[in-house]
Amino acid sequence: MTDAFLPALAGIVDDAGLVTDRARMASYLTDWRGVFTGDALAVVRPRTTDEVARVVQACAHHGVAIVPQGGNTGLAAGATPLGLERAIVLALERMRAIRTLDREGFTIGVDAGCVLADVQRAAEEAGRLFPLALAAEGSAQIGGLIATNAGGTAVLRYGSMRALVLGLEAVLPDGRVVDGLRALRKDNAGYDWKQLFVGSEGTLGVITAAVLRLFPRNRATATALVALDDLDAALALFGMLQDALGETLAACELFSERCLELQLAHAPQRERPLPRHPWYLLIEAGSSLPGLRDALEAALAEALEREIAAEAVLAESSAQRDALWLWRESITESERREGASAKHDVSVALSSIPAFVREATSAVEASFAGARVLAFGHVGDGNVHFNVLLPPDGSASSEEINALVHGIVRRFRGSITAEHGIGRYRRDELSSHRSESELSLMRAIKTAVDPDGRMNPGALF
Ligand code: FAD
Ligand code: 2HG
Ligand code: ZN
Repeated sequence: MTDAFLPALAGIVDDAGLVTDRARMASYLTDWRGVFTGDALAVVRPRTTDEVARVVQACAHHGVAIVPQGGNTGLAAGATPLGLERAIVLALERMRAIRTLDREGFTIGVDAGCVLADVQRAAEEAGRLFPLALAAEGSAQIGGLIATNAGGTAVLRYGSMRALVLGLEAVLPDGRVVDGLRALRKDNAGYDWKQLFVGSEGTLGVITAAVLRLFPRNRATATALVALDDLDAALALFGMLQDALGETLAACELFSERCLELQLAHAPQRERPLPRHPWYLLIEAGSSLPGLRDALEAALAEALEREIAAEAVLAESSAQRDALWLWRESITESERREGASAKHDVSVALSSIPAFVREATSAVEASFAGARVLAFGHVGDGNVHFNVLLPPDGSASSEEINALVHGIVRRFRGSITAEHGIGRYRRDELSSHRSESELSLMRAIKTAVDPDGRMNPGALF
């Protein structure tokens, strides 16, 4: 069967669309962290929705599994073909056209392989804003961002990817194309099937295009970094800022001193932005109306006066703004350089963040000598990346640390993945964090859409 399969693919895509050379396939077979490596019969790189549909039909005919892949920046190993005997990686990277841009209607229609930064740029050039933002935006693609319901640093104001998708086009596991590329704000005609694909992690079909929401551009932004003596202060400051800045508050991002130290260790030429404190909050507000900077400055002055904030620096230029953001955006890369870690993408009720971080930190430090906690995340969303660098002597595994931390998450009635997804990294834990009735509903949906289980087997279930 395999013998006939590759020639069938060669009849659908051009030469550049079919990669079977092992060296060229390597980067598609390993996840971003370099932790998981799988194997596949080929990497297939179609250029159009029609080619995707024909590739999917060929896979159905030859009984081959499909692992969709976007920018391969996912942190749950959902795009890595692990332990699959007959599978292809279906890479959307050559489908990167901006199909439509409706300035007055505030929408943009894009191919699934469009890189997020390119979509942001196209919107900006039209005087509009596509607000989704994350450190992987130079590589992550719209299809992958939809398939993981990506969050990032602007969820507080604009919501996660789910809130930004108006229309979708997808190829089902039997090769049929479902065209829902509508640009409607309101549409109650039956099930909202596109939302099923948001966060489906490649298990229901291949997303080939989307219509996304745009927003007015912020003509002014005000950015500050604030040092804090404890996590309760982070919560208090977040509340104060919401009162003072209302809907202009666009980001409220937390990181610990250890996250800052780690970046200094890997980039010693960088200068510490503020004197040493246990925690830092990066704050950004954006608006088209005047007076924003004054409002942020006044709120911070009050926080300093009431001793909620210990120190603060306001960006005076866009270069300074970028420099402040870099302290938040390069944590993940520094963590990767430092070595192996157990990642936890936790969400808890906002008011439980301090208690959760304290309890989980004490438990990890008491149980695993040499393990180092790197806690950071999206405070306004209740989302903490409670990552733990493994002890250098190899005395604890990622699985052991996951089990301890996720046990605490369960007690806080939180989630084991706020934004990165289940993928293959957290698959074995899903069943202990969802009820039997929820799991059977999810399985029923999967079976109805993909009865032969060909879409991304091993991810999610
Ligand atoms: P991939 O990694 O290629 O795939 C991810 C999943 O989507 C896989 O299950 C894959 O099968 C599926 N998939 C991909 N394309 C398609 C398609 N066209 N159709 C169907 N299924 C598809 N995530 C956040 O939410 N917030 C953050 O702040 C954030 N920051 C990050 C920072 C860094 C430095 C890195 C490396 C990652 C970060 N991530 C973050 C995780 C990652 O960027 C997101 O999960 C992103 O959405 C993945 O997009 P991708 O195109 O790289 O998808
Ligand atoms: C972020 O918020 C990303 O920077 C990555 O979601 C988190 O590295 C991580 O675990
Ligand atoms: Zn995040």
